[in-house]
Amino acid sequence: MHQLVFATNNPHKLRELEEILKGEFTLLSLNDISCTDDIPETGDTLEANASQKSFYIWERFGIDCFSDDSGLEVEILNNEPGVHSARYAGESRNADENVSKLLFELEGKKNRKARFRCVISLIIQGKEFLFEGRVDGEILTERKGEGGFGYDPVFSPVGFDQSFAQMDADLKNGMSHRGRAVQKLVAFLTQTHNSLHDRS
Ligand code: ITT
Repeated sequence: MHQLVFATNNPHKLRELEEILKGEFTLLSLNDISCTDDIPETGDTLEANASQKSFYIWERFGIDCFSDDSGLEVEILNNEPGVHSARYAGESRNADENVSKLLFELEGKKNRKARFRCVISLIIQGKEFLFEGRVDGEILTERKGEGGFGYDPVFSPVGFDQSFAQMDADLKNGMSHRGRAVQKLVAFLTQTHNSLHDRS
């Protein structure tokens, strides 16, 4: 089975991806390749950050890999927090504080439209391929549910009453920004599977 490193320090994202890709590819974590670096993310777009993270691994380890950069874009906040989603309330990257800040910024606002967007950068033998996924929804006025991570308790996708944090993993992954970007990644990898296999 083809081995791919998922360049993320976020254990929730790793678990989601293991769930989505199970049986298809052997997913290696940064831990598995003994990479303990805090990989820099200094770009000002999701695309730039995703590329930065995957090339960081490719250049140092020479292993096929991918990374995702994802974020929540809120219409009335000019698509913020966007690329700043992880650190919205500060460097501590605390999800609960991020959600509190978002609820505060949207207090009394009627337009609560938002979307999650995810960009995956895949590097195969030094060549990069990008995949994007998005999901539209709205920001709830209070937290609902215990599952998921990040902004999941306050994000409800279009057509659903539940928040992402109230859904089971399969339901969320089937429609989420990351799930959709990963579906494109898997379709691409499956299509090119034979040539990948020849090279590994
Ligand atoms: P890595 O860079 O190490 O992969 P990270 O947590 O920093 O992990 P991002 O830079 O992609 O990940 O930041 C995305 C942030 O956006 C993340 O920390 C969450 O706050 C939020 N986010 C992304 N996907 C989400 C999801 O499916 N549900 C809830 N929040 C999400």
